[in-house]
Amino acid sequence: MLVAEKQQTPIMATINLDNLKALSDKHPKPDAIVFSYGTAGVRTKANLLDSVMFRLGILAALRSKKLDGKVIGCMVTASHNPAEDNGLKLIDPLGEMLEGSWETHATALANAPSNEHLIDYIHSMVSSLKIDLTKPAHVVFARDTRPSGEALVAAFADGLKVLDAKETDYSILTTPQLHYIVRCLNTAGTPEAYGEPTADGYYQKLAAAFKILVEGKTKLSPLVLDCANGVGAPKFKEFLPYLGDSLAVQLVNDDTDNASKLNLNAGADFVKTQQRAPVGLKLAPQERYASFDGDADRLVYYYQDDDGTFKLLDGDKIAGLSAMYIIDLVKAAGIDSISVGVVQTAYANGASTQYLRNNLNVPVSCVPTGVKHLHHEALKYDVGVYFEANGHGTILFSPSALKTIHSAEGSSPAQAVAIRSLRALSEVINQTVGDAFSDLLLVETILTQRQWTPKIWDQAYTDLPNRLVKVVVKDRSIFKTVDAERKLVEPAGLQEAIDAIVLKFRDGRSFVRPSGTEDVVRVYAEAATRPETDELAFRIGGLVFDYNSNGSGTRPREFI
Ligand code: 16G
Ligand code: MG
Repeated sequence: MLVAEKQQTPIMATINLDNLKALSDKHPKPDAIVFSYGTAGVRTKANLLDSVMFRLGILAALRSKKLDGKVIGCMVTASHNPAEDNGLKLIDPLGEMLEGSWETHATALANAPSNEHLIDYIHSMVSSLKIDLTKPAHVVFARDTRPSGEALVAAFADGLKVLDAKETDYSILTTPQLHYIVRCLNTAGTPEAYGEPTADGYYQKLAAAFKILVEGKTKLSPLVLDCANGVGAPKFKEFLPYLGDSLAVQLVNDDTDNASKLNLNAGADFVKTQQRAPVGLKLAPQERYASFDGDADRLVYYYQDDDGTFKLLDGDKIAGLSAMYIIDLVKAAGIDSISVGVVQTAYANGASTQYLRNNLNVPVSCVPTGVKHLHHEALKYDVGVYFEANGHGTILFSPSALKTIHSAEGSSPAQAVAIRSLRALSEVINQTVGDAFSDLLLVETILTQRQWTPKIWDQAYTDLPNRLVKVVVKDRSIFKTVDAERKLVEPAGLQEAIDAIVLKFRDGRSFVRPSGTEDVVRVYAEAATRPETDELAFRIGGLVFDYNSNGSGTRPREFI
């Protein structure tokens, strides 16, 4: 059908197609680039993203209309990627990730080769999803500190103009702050009201809950916090006055004026993958250190042992600490009918899974990588603790658990204290998505309540040595996994070859999965000792390389 004819179809009558085309011409799609809306939205070099921003502005407005004018969010960030990258992620009404089926629409819109195809696809969405274009739309957005963010946000706003959507620009925020705000906006005035839809409301809510949790406890020594030179730095500085003297934090890597420093040898991803301290930080034995990633939705802790060894307290350690604490707390509160469960991915260290199952007796599920999978599974428990090893995670309280926590009175002063702590805990933890600010307050709460050093926390279990390597392949799409990404079904025969190697290693475990964010295949290996782990990772990596190399990558030996 011709575009001109389409303008006359009743279904598209409210869209001014000339306006759409004029705006779209301002944001042409680069040729020969295929975009994909994946685990982390669309993410690539910032200078390629203009057309994607514009088109996903249209999509966000359509989604809002489809949901009767509910507020949709758009976060412009590339998280822990280098400064020259950028990306966007759309946020659904309760602060959760965009619904899966709309990811497909997002990819299709981003790749439409011409204005006509773009209009065609919008038409087909409006018609098949029965979107009433006369409904209102409201979309809110924010960005991290990347210099490219401002222009990208303007392109997104042009997309919103196509459908006359109301827009609210929250300027610079962390990713979890925008998730929080979206939920607040959509629940305002309902029994599920989540808070004030502003950064101030967010800070007040978290700080008030944290102060209850640490009230009367002896303060720990100051925490040294690496902000990856990202948005976490200015935002945590804004937060500090709210915390007052309840928490002492010293910020490092907080330079957001010099964009090229973003995530450079710093931040949670660097610390986790390199297993060493970020640049600019000289560790003192037994002190506590933490790192955010570039958009402050990941958190890892670390310390230096007396013998100078670097010790990482990653997402698995945070999950173990939180599960232990919550289990104790529901017992102390006399409401241990509340079920606690933990959700991990295949990247969780085998020792952490053992600790959770055998020492804490808590059910543990394993799901594919990506927050949406963990989040979904965690909803199955009354209290669902989910963390990826990389430090992204949160704790979800079900409506019935919240009801129990809020109605419980306790039959002793000790029970009443525990109930008060549980209530405050459900407020300090961002329920929408993993939030490094929230998670930091959670860890600091537990360490303060127990008066624990990082070493005591670390003693829960000893990580098996592990190694992650990337292999550049010809075509990562030929790698197909099942069983929460722990087994390959394609290419045929490769899993059997992997199994045969793994068998030769004590406590050996290894899996291979295509990355969802980079054009590589990832190999994870763990074994009883460091040399065995390295050898295992090298052998499996080599196997994958030989299977499907495009010759441009490096054989994995170099990564070790
Ligand atoms: C994205 C995911 C993160 C996951 C990572 C895996 C979200 C919000 N983020 O950053 O959870 O760990 O991708 O990357 O879902 P990979 O597929 O390249 O290994
Ligand atoms: Mg991030």
